[in-house]
Amino acid sequence: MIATNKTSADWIAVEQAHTAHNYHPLPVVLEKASGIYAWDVEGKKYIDCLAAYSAVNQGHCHPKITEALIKQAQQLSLTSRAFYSRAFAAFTEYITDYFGFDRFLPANTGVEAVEAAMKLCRKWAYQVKGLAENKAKIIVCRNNFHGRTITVISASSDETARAEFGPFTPGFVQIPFNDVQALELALQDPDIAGFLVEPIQGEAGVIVPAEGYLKACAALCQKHNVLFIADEIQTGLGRTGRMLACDYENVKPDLLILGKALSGGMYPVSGVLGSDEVMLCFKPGEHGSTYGGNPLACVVSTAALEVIRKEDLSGNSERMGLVFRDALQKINHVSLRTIRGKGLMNAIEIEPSAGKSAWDVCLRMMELGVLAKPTHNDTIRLSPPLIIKEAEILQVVDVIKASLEA
Ligand code: IF1
Repeated sequence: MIATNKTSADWIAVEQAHTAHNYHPLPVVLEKASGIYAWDVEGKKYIDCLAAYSAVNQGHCHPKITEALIKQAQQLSLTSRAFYSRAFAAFTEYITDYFGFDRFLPANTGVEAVEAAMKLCRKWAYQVKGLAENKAKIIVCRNNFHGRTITVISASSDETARAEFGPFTPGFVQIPFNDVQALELALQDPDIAGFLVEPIQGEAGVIVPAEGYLKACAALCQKHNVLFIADEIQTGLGRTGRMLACDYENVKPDLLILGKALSGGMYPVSGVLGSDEVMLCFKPGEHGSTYGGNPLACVVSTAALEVIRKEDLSGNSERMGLVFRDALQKINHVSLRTIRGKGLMNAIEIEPSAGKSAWDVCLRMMELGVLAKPTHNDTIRLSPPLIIKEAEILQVVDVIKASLEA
């Protein structure tokens, strides 16, 4: 690293001068991170309560994952799937056994895996279900977030994510989230191929559906020969207190989409798990990507998945989530309107009429050493790495309390 005497403010100006302004970051410039902690360029220490939007469930720079990355990077990073590679073959066996599916289709970012799942669903609809070509429709939920490509925002109801990006991809039907009857009605359309849903809506503000919602939806999809597609990119990998949020209701999706913590924040790794019936609809030359399934990704992801299992991150997530919401309930402050979540996927809503916005609270939290950021409007997402201990989660609660009272 080139030693410079630039301050955080200097670096903020540099970034603002040289990149697109598609984010409005909190005014903190990070330099180092380890476990639940991050340090800014002035050396100030923070507890990271965003965990890179749930990509760092295992904690920043986990030594086991870093070790795997460094070792593999000195041996073989990428040869493309024009050739077989031992690392990819071994990973396909490992990950299909880990989650209990027949086959794994690799990708790099979350949205790329969502696109692949949509393509698999359509191909299956024509080849197996027998829908007329170009007629397949996929049901999605309002206020969903599945990524930022033009086809995926075509399924979005969020005007900010869609404005001036048209024309859009056809073939999506929107229904309200957490409404089984709405799904039953939409499934009367014989051209429905799939139902794509986040088990808990993340960007919408950590919206937890009613008990039994996922099970009822999966049963309806089976009844209508429609693929139940779970986007567990954010809810998966221990975040909600189970390996998968679908595990709470023993629902096995027809397609399972993973990303983010699939690599523990070390390298872009995502993918889709499914049955032979669906996955074998793709024939050679019909889908692919340069980096999909590269040896470096496979070795990093194996290490990341081992950490989740060996350190029982799902169990800690469930236990710490209960401690967290219980302590937050006790704050009892006029600005703290709502607390909700499951495991360590939580959000609080700030009552702006009490004088402080969610942004104000996040700025104060930052000054007091905790990093979090508002999602829509008045909601603050609170999703620390799943390794967090009770004393540390109570420290976060103290900072939230002090920030509300400031
Ligand atoms: C941003 C949050 C948003 C996701 C689910 C697919 C993707 C995501 C359930 C796409 C990505 C990220 C993207 C980032 C902010 C963050 C996010 F909810 F996690 F906070 F936007 F909703 N499915 N979520 O959550 O994965 O292509 O990004 O790897 O775009 O601002 P990706």
